[in-house]
Amino acid sequence: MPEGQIVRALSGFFYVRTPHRDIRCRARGVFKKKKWSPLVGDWVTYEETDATEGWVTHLHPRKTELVRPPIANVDQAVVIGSFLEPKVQSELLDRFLVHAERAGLETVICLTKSDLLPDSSEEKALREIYEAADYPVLITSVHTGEGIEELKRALKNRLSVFAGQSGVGKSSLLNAILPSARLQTGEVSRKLGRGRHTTRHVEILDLPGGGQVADTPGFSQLSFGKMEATELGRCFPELAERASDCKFRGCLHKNEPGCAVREALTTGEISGTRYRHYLQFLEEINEQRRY
Ligand SMILES: Nc1nc2c(ncn2[C@@H]2O[C@H](COP(=O)(O)OP(=O)(O)OP(=O)(O)O)[C@@H](O)[C@H]2O)c(=O)[nH]1
Ligand SMILES: [Mg+2]
Ligand SMILES: [Zn+2]
Repeated sequence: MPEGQIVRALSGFFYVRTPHRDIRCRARGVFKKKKWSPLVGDWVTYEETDATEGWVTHLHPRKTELVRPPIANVDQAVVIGSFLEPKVQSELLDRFLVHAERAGLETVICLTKSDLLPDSSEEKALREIYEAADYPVLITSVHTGEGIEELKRALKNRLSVFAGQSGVGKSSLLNAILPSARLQTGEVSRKLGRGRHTTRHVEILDLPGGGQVADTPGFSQLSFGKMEATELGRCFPELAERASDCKFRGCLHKNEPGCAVREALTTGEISGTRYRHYLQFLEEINEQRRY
């Protein structure tokens, strides 16, 4: 039976990409019974009922999996924030970075709308924070074209997912990279200072010259579900890197003696903002465990 990748999911249908066309499939009842739900990005076996429709009969094992945005098998997350309109929330970026690390993804940070910045101080500050954590940082503008070629290169030959708040310009960036995509974009509300949730579903697009990107709906909240406190430090690369030098194994880098992370904090090698978010997320995870 033929195989293909789900590139879009809409109203109970899964669109499976084949070399010639996308086949609109439903999932067999057995999936519901087993509480499996196919995700965009899943490789599946399907059965054609006619030239354009069919059934998904089998889900192949996933290489990676993200819950938010819901997508399987991505190699790389492009975590997107805009300098202005809406102003980037580094806490939300850090939340997403934790999830991307936990899912084992490569990560690139993309800061958009550089054309709206009056000077480069904000750019410099954010760059410093994230480069100290070893994340590549791309600065883009669809108006001036800044960073677009660099982004194209970063997307080559892998499946990437765009993730970020509504209105940061995910769909606009994709349109700049792939004009034939003609994705709908939406004005950011001046009054509320946020996006209007223009993109409503996850969709994988094929890039010319190799590679795929998924556009996704914006989100503004992200919790840590069933994460353990000890896992969190492993999801901050700059903390994880130093944890082996902490005096105690399982050090949570709070106020344990001989903590290498706190040492690196005093010398400025670790960003205070990132560390503050780490402590805040740790608290949140401990709160959740109490219920
Ligand atoms: N000045 C400026 N505006 C931009 C840029 N990129 C996007 N925008 C504007 O930002 C608004 C939101 O863009 P979208 O591409 O719809 O944002 P999105 O992230 O896809 O939003 P959702 O689909 O709601 O999650 C639109 O009005 C765009 O024109 C940019 O580089 N500079
Ligand atoms: Mg969009
Ligand atoms: Zn420590």
